[in-house]
Amino acid sequence: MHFQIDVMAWQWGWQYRLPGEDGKLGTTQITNINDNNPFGINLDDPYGKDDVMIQSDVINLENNQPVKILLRSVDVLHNWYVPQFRAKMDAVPGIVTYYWFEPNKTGKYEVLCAEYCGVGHYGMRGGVIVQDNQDYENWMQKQETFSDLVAKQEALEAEKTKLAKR
Ligand SMILES: [Cu+2]
Repeated sequence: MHFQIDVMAWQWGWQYRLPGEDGKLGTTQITNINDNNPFGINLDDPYGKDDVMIQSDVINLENNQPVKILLRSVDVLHNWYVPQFRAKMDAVPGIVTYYWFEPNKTGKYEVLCAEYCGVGHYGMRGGVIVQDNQDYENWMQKQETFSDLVAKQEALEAEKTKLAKR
């Protein structure tokens, strides 16, 4: 099976989700999407808990590893385009589109949105950083999982409740 990554397009930027140690992305549902759960991960799906959340326009990939790109959009049509990979596809609200490729040269590459998507369209610039195994693993160690984000959110809520009771 290819390594899969979930690319979420929004007006105007990108977010990424990678499988955690179990190697699987958790299932999602559109109705679960909110600020605290930007990918709509099903909270009762154990595969989703260790999913790695990249709240950035830049994604790191491991060199010489095939990757299947799953594309989604929360609002309008976008298109995840990496000119140097000669790869592009529309991100369509409500469905998942996909393609795959295998990066074979380390370095930094530019991501563009190739579908006019409103006044902020020009701002949808991101990046792909292709790294050798060791650099990639080091980067991965520093990323947050979905469980980390949920725990952080719960701590924040508890703090708010405590302050409100004062
Ligand atoms: Cu766009």
